[in-house]
Amino acid sequence: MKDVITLGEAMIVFNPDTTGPMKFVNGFKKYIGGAELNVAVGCSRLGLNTGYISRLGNDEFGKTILTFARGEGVDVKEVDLVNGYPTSLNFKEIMEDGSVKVFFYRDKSPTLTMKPEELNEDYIKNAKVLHLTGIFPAIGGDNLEVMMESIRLAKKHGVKISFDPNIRLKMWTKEEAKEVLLKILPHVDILLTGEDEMDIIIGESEPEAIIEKTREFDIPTVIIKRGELGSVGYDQGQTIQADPVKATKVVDTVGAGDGFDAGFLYGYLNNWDLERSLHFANTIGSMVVSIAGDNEGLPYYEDVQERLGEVERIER
Ligand code: KDG
Repeated sequence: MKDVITLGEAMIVFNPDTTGPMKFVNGFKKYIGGAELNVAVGCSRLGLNTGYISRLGNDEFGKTILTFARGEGVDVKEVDLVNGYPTSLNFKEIMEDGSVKVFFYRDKSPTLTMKPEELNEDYIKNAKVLHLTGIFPAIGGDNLEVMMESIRLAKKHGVKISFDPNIRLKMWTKEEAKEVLLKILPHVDILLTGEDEMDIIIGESEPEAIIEKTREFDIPTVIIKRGELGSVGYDQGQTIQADPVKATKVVDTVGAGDGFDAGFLYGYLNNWDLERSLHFANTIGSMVVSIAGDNEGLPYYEDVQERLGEVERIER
């Protein structure tokens, strides 16, 4: 039985060698990204049993990602390499203050070859949580139908749906995102979202108002990620506010939300109370931003314990 499986698109990420406008950057380093894969890797490093459902190009970059995921302990049985669709690319621009802009090359995403009827029901049924994001339907093609079918299969077997809207306005408009994401919310068991995203979807951006409004969708667990302001969580009638955890330094903010999601899911699956889960997730988010790359900063469980002062740091 898997703890967490994810469905999504992974890509090669090119991080600039220097900060500043991308048009003046001459060198890049090759990394791997993809929000859903990042969450799977984050969960795996914490010790959860994970799996990934996707398609990659049958090319060198696709094979790089497949090998990486496998090496991180993520099960890739449901990842196929397809011909004619190159693995997607993402070039990043990073400014001096750590803020990021991305430039996607994913119009012919290999995930566009996926069909709802090709999903493996047995694979989905043997998971505790299916983690999804709003990036996958934004890619286009039949992706929304594939995602809705994955939700149907998961629900049929009592698998919990974890959902992060991850709205990428480089991929669709606010109106398009709202229309699609409103269809997904009623099926969600764990919502992991940003305030700005809820503003787009339900027109509310204050934690209390978001929590109240999401009652209409009957979402049992609502978690609001507030970056430098910490996080707020709602579960079983209880609302908890968790203080932020300060990053030692900010190098690359991309992937922090995925790290938060992985941390929260770890607490959720271990039946921790909301306060502990939120603090753990905030800690992981703060660790991810201090290391370059979308998933390089995702910690192992012992790393988080060290950061929390639960175990002693031994240098040599
Ligand atoms: O959350 C991190 C992701 O943004 C990054 O890895 C790339 O999946 C990605 C995306 O589509 O933005």
